[in-house]
Amino acid sequence: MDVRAVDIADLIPEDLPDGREVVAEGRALGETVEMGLSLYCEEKGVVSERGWREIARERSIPCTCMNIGLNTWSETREAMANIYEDALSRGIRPPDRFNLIAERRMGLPKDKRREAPQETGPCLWTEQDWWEMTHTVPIQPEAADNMIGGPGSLDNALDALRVGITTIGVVSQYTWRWPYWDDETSQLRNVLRAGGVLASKKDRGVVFDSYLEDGYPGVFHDYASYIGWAMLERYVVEDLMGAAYASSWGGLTQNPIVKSAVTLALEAVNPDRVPISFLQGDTIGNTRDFDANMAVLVNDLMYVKMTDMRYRLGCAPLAVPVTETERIPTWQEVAQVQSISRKCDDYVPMIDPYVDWEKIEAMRDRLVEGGRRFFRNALDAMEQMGVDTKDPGRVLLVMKRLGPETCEEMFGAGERDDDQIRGRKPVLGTDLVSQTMRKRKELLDGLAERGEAPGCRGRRILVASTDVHEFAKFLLTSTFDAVGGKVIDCGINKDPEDIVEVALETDAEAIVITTHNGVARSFGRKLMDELRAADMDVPVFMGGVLNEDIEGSDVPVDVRDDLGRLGIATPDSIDVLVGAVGAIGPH
Ligand code: B12
Repeated sequence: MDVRAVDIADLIPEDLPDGREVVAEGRALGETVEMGLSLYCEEKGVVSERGWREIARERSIPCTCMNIGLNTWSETREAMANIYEDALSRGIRPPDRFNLIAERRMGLPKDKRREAPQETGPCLWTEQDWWEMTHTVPIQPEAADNMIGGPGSLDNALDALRVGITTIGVVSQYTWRWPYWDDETSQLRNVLRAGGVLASKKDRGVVFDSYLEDGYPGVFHDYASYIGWAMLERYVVEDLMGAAYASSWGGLTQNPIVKSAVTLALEAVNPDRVPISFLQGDTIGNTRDFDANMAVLVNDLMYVKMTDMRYRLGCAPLAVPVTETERIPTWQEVAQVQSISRKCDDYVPMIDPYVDWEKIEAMRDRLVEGGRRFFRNALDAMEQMGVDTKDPGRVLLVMKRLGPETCEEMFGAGERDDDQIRGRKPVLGTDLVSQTMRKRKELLDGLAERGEAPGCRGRRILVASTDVHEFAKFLLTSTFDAVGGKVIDCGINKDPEDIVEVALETDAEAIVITTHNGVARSFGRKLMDELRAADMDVPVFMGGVLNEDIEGSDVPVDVRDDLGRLGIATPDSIDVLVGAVGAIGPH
């Protein structure tokens, strides 16, 4: 795409304030905040998590991380205490840190949280809840998912600092849309203010963390674009806002060698050596065979740990429970993989000397070169478009509104190649995209062989995702395309009302929903209510992760039967879905 074809007026709304001023407001507010001290920092004799990581990397002390987020905060708090005790009883060091996998409602301003739809994960409702985050056991929390990025960013940044949380994220989530929230300007204003608050505490070791895959890198085709994107985030956070920036990453990469190279490339573009907060374990090599997932876990951990120790990164590898394909893990499942993680530390010095690090470094160098090109291309293009690239708000908004496809097409480092989806040959193709493309080929080959689904030809099929997960949506749209359906791609992060509106406008003959966030039943119910209210009788299909939190269970439960009772079909696979859509009677 040509830069001149992009109209800057479409990207920047007239009412967008000067980002520098908004950051300054946040900074002034931050100066007034008194920071707390967590049990963990107290135990380690430091004032921030960053402080301890810098010591740990000098002394080669391995740190570990876990994700945790059960149905409610009280269940999560109990789980934390159990995990801590479990480690002591096994005679191992408890985890160093946890990311709170909070529910999406935490991304909204405080006064909007109660009325928004409940998904899976806990919310922190009171000051006491926040205080308990840092004072239940000496495990340092990161205020992670849904804390900064949404319209509730400022509230969360302040609450987190007050209780002694010093690593707060998630930068990349500023690209997300929250349910029923469409005021992008106020969302961005909140992110900038929160950034200013964190900037005011940079000298106290406070870090503004990103988890790259939560944002556009999660759907990039080229790892070099990951590096370029991290450079852009760092430019905005460090150079324009004045806060410290860390890029965590890793969940969507299966190949351990590639993971080491990308990690080293991220370190190479980290001039202040802010320790990478956590390296997420592989989540895409996992299958429904939980025993087999042990192999995924150990291979991933070994390379991440070797990279961390050899290059003194001071990061915290995050062991992913083997049940993760299915649902949010229980505390026992988290404790189990923490124990495996600590055991892996013993093997690092045995294996490390025999790994061909030169090859990994060569891969790193190619990625760094490509990442720098992406970064330069992006800033040059913005300047050509007339964007004030010294304004953090404008840079963030333009990147967001361009979207991942356009960003990669326009700024990507790879050579032009029309046969590639993004029009470029990746410097190093990303694992999840390759995996999805393989699945797509299998699906299409299977359908072609069976010559199935003539009934789909010409049908108007609406496909939408209720949340940020979009790989399944890609599979669904490309499959229906391939069998001759008229696909209406309704997009991601959709509310039921959005879907019904588009279904009405397009006179859709089938509605296909992919959903993952543990909201299947309430979303389905609302969707059916809205369809009835619009007097629309159209078959609805749902798939993905069909579960929901219910009272009395600390993890989400399967709700397929409930969906069936609501009149929503839940085919087992896309194959079966295609047959079912093909069999719909005449419109
Ligand atoms: C990739 C991923 C992400 C990426 C998404 C990147 C992107 N832009 O798409 C990122 C990192 C951003 C992410 C974020 C989150 N994620 Co996530 N994510 C995953 C992961 C690892 C893989 C999902 C995926 O894309 N797979 C590849 C695709 C092709 O396969 P699939 O989605 O499984 O779909 C297959 C089938 O399910 C089926 N299918 C899917 N849809 C449909 C629809 C129909 C009609 C049919 C018939 C079939 C069908 O066909 C597909 C092909 O076989 C899963 C865990 C896992 N290993 O599966 C967690 C997982 C889905 N995520 C989860 C969660 C909770 C989240 C968050 C809410 C966390 C948080 N609190 O912030 C956020 C989402 C926030 C938001 N704003 O929406 C949970 C859901 C838990 C639950 N419901 O019990 C999971 C299971 C991980 C876990 N165990 O905790 N995630």
